Amino acid sequence: MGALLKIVLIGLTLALLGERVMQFIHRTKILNKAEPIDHPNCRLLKGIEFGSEDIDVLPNGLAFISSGLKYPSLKSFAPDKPGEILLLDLNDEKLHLSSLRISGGLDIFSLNPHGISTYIDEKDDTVYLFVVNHPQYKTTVELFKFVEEENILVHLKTIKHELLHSVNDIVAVGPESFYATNDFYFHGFTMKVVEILIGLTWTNVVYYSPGDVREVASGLYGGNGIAISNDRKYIYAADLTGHSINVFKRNVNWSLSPVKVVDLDVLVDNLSVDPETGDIWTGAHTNLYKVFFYNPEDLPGSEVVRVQNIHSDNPIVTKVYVNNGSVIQGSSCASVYKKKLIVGTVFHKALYCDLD
Ligand SMILES: *[C@@H]1O[C@H](CO)[C@@H](O)[C@H](O)[C@H]1NC(C)=O
Ligand SMILES: *[C@@H]1O[C@H](CO)[C@@H](O)[C@H](O)[C@H]1NC(C)=O
Ligand SMILES: CC(=O)N[C@H]1CO[C@H](CO)[C@@H](O)[C@@H]1O
Repeated sequence: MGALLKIVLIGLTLALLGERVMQFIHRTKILNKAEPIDHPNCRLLKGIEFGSEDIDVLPNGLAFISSGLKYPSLKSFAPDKPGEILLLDLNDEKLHLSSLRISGGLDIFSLNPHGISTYIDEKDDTVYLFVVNHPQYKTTVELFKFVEEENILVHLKTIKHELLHSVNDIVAVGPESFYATNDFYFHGFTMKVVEILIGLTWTNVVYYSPGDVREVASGLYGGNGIAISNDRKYIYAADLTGHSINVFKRNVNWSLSPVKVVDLDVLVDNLSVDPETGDIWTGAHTNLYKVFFYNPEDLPGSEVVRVQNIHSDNPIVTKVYVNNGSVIQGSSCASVYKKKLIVGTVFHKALYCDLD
């Protein structure tokens, strides 16, 4: 009896482990390869070599780009260079890039920027830039005011909160308030791997304003990019290892009600909404293993996916561009401005395409 029980228990444990390993392979797509899809009018942006993790485009075509993210186990081509915020004018044919000067006392050597988001105050047209920062791999959110005439970011304050413990991306909804996704529950690298391995759905979306901070959505495998619809009624949150976009309705009290989950079958990173059409664009990964364990002989690929009519019964999901890493590696975002597409990456270059 004892022996039989042991055999049954060992069998069950092996079955469970096997199932978890299959889940892990499925979630991280570690065996996945990319079938290339080319786009005729694309070129690399000159001056971006160390990442362009997130891009946020203002209505006037000025794009902020966060560059130089460093994270344990992530590749960096400039490990000793502090991160920076770049500015690109999408109306300028020459696509000239500049690095924004930062004033106001933030230690620029500690800048390790991840997701960014802008908010324009309708009262006085002030442009606020929110930057998820990882000084010493911790999480803060830095709030800046953009002074266009001087090409400068004035640091206003550093936001920290226990609910904002491992923030990936934010979307600003007021001059001091935002929604943020936490991408992991655990902090140490080993526990993060365990978290993916056992398929925990412990990551979430948090609403922050100075007097009110709370979790407004939970149950994501790996919360990642977050964006707001053009009518500001819906919040879209990417689930990286869930391969999906979660659609939420935004309530008046800022809580979120789940509407639906749209499966994209790719590792969805950041999201952006086309200001003209409302289409959702995302930079996605082909294979998570290749992003985290960089091998120059076997490069991480890049995928750009467009979702049309997400609120209809049949959203249209299209892969617009897929590259095996020979041109661009580890794409993390895709933004559209007047039929121009910019694709950003976690630690590599940035691509610019004419969609016409
Ligand atoms: C916010 O509003 C929603 C929808 O009206 C409601 O279900 C929820 O209980 C409210 N939450 C809070 C914290 O007031
Ligand atoms: C990647 O794609 C390029 C261009 O399509 C091709 O020349 C190259 O052989 C591919 N590399 C791998 C490793 O598949
Ligand atoms: C290019 C891109 O997708 N950028 C978005 C990433 O997420 C932040 C927060 O939602 C947006 O503000 C960016 O536009």
